[in-house]
Amino acid sequence: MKLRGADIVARTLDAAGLTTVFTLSGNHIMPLFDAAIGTRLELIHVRQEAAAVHMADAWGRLTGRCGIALVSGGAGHANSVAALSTALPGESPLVLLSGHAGLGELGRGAFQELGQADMAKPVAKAAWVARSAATLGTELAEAVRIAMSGRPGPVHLSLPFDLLEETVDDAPTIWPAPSAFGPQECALGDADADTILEAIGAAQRPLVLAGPQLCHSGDLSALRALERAAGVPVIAMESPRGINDPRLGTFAEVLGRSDLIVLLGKASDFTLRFGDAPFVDAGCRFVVIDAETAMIERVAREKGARLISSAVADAKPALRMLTARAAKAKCGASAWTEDVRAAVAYRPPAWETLAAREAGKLHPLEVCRAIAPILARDAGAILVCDGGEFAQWPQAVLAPERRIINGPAGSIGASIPFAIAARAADREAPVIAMLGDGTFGFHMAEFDTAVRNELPFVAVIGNDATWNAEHQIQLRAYGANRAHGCELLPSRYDLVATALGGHGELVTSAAELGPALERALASGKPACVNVMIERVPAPVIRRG
Ligand SMILES: Cc1ncc(C[n+]2csc(CCOP(=O)(O)OP(=O)(O)O)c2C)c(N)n1
Ligand SMILES: [Mg+2]
Repeated sequence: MKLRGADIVARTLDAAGLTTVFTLSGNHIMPLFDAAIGTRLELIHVRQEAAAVHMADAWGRLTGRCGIALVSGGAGHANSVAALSTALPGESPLVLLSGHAGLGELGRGAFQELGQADMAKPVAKAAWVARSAATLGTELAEAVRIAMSGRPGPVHLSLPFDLLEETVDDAPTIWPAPSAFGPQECALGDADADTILEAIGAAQRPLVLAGPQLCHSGDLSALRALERAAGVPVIAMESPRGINDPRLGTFAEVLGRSDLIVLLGKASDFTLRFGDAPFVDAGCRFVVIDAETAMIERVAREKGARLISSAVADAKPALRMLTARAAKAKCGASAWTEDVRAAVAYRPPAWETLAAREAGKLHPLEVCRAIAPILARDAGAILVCDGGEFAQWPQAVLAPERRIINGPAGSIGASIPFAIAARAADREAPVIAMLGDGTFGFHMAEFDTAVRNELPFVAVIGNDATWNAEHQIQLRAYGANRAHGCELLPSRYDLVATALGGHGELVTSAAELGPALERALASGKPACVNVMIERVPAPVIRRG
């Protein structure tokens, strides 16, 4: 039997169970749309290619499986590449499949001919152009394996049009074995685990810092298990605000007292202020467990003999191994653990009653207070936070088990696609996205995608008619009389949702918010609750 290259790709995805494909059509990939017929592939097609990648990103984070995005060549690919820069530091496993000019036309001025793999390389773990029709299945499996292995992340594979159309004989060699999709796990050895636990036991004030992949859905319980077993505080770090992440309370105050930092798949980078004094004590020692030797070498270069132990291992199996070995030999640093817990849990008492001073507007905390009971009544609820100042407030005071934020990239704009993909990944879960008004503009057309695919969620906009995060920088750095270029309008984004077939609510008082949220949820439609808020800076929490 003869098969098109496109059939090989579609059937390989189907066989691997990677059946949800976030996509936007285009000449180069129409053979794949055709080949999807008769398979289990579900095409969720979007309104701008970056949204497809953001959706695959959220899918990967939530399900722990590889997200799949499929876009056209040339401009479609170029649009999608920007979103890889969120997924890469977010440590999110996804494969971006892009159509590509036919190999036979390259160098001859082919339609949308572009160095696509080179374009994706800086923001992907790997990127290449498929080599032949007969290897499309095995190359796809290889892409998935790379995305899922080590530090997870995005991989790009360009699919030349002529390879998708070429027919080849069906033969066992064209189909990848299930094991070819990986992931290939690199475990932490018993002896390494014991050495690291001994170092933790010998320290007075040890900390384990976990990177973004360990913050993905469902993994927080595994972090808590290590904390209990080893008696060491385990801190999850995935925010670009780093040690000032409001989710971490006054963590920055205790970090400087630590005498041993164990980086568990956590990059030493700007989020940790590079581990420099005074943020980290000048005598503090380090242990690094990382899938990448480059990350260990970075700490060795910067900290010299203060790096006392290291191991090449993937974060998840290392976390499991440390927990299992610690259960045997309890390390016991409980007073310190309690200090750290108290610091992380601290919120200014005044927050409990903080309210807006201006009429017709809410304080961000008033918005959070109305969201809290909605998250609390469903353990499966998913919170998405995105944008500048407003979204830091829910990150500070709302603690659902399942949460997606933009991640260390600090890129804004992904939350509407994130929310839609979250609902696609779990068709029962209430999904709430809390985002700024500026951020809403990036992908508001995706309300159409959500309506078409019947994927309800509630977007709660903190509308301060400003790119406030940047406005706040201007106030601090240049003064109020030099603040410009960051103004927006108090626009009726709720009507955008309504116009596209969703549900819209405008809220200008705290009393209106609860009922508006309930109506939004009950509508069963993608909904936008447009809340007029006071323009306040994000919290930076200190006990003084
Ligand atoms: C893709 C991208 N573009 C620009 C920025 C810079 N930036 C960070 S926060 C922010 C303002 C966000 O405004 P809004 O969504 O209204 O949230 P607010 O800060 O007003 O609460 C901007 C422009 C960024 N981080 N990422
Ligand atoms: Mg704003």
